Amino acid sequence: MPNHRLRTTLLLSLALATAVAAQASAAPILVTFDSEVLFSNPPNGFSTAESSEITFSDTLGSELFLVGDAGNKALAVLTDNDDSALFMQFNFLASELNLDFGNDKPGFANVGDSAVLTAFLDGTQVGQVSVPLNLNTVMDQNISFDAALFNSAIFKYDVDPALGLTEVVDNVAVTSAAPEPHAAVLFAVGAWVVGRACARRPRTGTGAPNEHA
Ligand SMILES: [Ca+2]
Ligand SMILES: [Ca+2]
Ligand SMILES: [Ca+2]
Ligand SMILES: [Ca+2]
Repeated sequence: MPNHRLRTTLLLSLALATAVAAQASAAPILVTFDSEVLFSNPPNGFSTAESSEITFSDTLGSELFLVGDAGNKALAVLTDNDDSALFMQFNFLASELNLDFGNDKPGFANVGDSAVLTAFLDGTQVGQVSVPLNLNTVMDQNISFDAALFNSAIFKYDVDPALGLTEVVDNVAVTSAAPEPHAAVLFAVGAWVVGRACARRPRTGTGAPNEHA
């Protein structure tokens, strides 16, 4: 194999590796609420120490509340007979949202009631998913959305407001649609290297049989 072909193959491999690295580096931002003050009532628009890019609000009133225990806190939307829900705003374009939910008490919802996650892009709804509540009072369910790009979302228990089931969520994981800056730089470097390698390749007409292999 001529040297220039070997070099081009190696450089293409390098570019592919950097592209794969760029994809892999888009790790989600995870909000666990575990550094917050237990049994506090944060204001609407609050963010945790884990990310200032994700904010949380009550859709009606201001009744967010940190519940759980010292080792594992979660976020609740209290006073649920006002039929409010959890609003999440992302200061970036998101491609995937995943969260755990619980507090699904029997008697506070009916069999067949669901948790609903609705995604919005600049205020316009772009999709919705729902998961039936298993009504066991255990935080053992999960809901996720990745069908469109979005920058806000509402999580709500679709139950009779008179029953007053309070939404409780934890481990809110949000993936940004844009690659991390350092990954973008790596990708640009890879593309530049391949571009140079291709530019150095001899033009056709040299008669080198390997060019037509
Ligand atoms: Ca937690
Ligand atoms: Ca409320
Ligand atoms: Ca609610
Ligand atoms: Ca459950």
